[in-house]
Amino acid sequence: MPGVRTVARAGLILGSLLSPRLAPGQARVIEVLADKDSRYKIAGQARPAIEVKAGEAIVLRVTAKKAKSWNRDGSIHGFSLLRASDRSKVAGWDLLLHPGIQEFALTAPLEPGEYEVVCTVICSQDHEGMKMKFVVLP
Ligand SMILES: [Cu+2]
Repeated sequence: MPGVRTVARAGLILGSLLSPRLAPGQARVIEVLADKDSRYKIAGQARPAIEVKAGEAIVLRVTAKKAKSWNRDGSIHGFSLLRASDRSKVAGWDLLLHPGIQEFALTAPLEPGEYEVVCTVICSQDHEGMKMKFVVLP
C-alpha cells in the first residue's frame, strides 16, 4: 500500500495548517533552518539562539535540508530541547524533521533558565556540533 503513508502525512500537515492553535497573530513565529551542513541557522544571527518567555506560545517554523545521512523513517534532522542543567529532555519538544517546511505549535517551558537544542538524527559527521542555545526568560 504505497500511498497510505503519504496520505497519512498529508493529513497531518493539513491538520496542523488548519489547527486553531496556529491561528495567525496568536503566537510568535520563530523561523529556524536545519541546514544541509548540520547546523541550525536563524536569519540575521551569526550565533543562532532562541529566546522565549516562560510559558509563551510559539510557532516553530523549521525548514529542513538533507545533510549526508538520515533516519529510516525519513527524518533528516531532529530538534530536541534539553535542560542545560541535567541534559534531560523537555516534554513535547522532541521533534523529528522531514525535508521541507514544518510548523510546530509549542509552549515554552515554564522554568526560566538555560536550555539547549540538539539534533537527534545522525545527519553527518558534523552531527555532534548541531546544537543551539535556547533561553527561557522569566
Ligand atoms: Cu542534524
